[in-house]
Amino acid sequence: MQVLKHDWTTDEILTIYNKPFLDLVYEAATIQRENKDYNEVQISSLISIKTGGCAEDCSYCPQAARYHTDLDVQALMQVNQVVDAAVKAKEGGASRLCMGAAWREVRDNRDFDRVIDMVKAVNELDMEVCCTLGMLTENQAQRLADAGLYAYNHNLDTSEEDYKRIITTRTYDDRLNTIKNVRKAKLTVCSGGIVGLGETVEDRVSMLQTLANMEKHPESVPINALVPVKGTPLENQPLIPIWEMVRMIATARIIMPKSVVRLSAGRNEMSTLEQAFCFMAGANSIFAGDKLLTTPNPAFVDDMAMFELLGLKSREAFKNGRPDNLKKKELTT
Ligand code: SAM
Ligand code: DTB
Ligand code: SF4
Repeated sequence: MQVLKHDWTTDEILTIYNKPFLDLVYEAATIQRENKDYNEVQISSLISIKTGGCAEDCSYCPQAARYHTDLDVQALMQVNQVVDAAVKAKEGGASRLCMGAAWREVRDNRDFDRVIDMVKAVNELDMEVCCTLGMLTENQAQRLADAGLYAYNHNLDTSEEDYKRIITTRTYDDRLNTIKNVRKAKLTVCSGGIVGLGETVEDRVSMLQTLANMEKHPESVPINALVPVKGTPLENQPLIPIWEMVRMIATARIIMPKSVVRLSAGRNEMSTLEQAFCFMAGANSIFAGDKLLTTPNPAFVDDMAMFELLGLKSREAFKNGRPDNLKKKELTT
């Protein structure tokens, strides 16, 4: 029986992270195999509903207005465009749809009203609807929940100690506060980070510790490998060695055994065998579709070929039941 622990010490996590590689993968795989349906991988699809022109200075991000990246800035999409994209994603096997906006925070204006309409419309397709829109107040989180949102993504990205090196226009506490607001609205939490920013192993461990010691583990933990983008301050950052990516996924799987761990950005640079190692180490979700938000992702047909080759199955929506805001629907379907 997997006991969820919320008082992980730095040393405990560091010891796991630094285990001999094969011991670490074996332990994570064992835990993954205790979960039923261990062969299932959730397919999530991303839509960038508002692209670029962001006021923040996240040094990894191509969408920050202050960096000169080769990016087409796009205003907020129309609801019908989002629905069309969602239908296509569903037909391709996606059970979750994540809508991302390059906003510092949500404002109570007509744009937010439109996002609420997008959430309602995609929810009608019976997909898990996720948004990542920047900082949220409690009231805004509640509006999203009332519209039928399933999850809110808000990444910690790195450790509290390392945060100021990566982002100066907001604080770690701002981040944690939004996650608290998301929890208050009884939404599920999607929160993880990025490896390859030039952080230390201690920073990675510290970020995982913050996630694992939350009152409730985030239901979903995305592990992104930095995609270095020309024009951003981190453009020359070397690619993260696959060994570190696997260690990060395995450690997340061991300390948060029931969470969905998502092999997120960076797959385009990985071979099928490298990705297979990530699945072995406990990753059970991916973003599929030719594009992440703004950077390339493996072609959909290649991902399907990978599923076939590895015998993976795509996971259906709401496998862990529906949260309170979506319960009514469960009774009627
Ligand atoms: N603006 C909102 C925010 O920052 O919360 C939502 C969108 S933002 C692009 C979502 C996440 O994408 C970031 O928190 C970061 O983890 C990830 N991300 C952005 N650029 C990335 C890159 N170049 N490589 C890997 N992950 C990246
Ligand atoms: C997450 O952790 N990774 C996704 C999603 N959540 C929003 C975003 C990755 C973005 C990679 C860079 C880009 O394509 O712009
Ligand atoms: Fe803006 Fe989000 Fe990119 Fe930061 S990560 S610059 S907040 S879009």
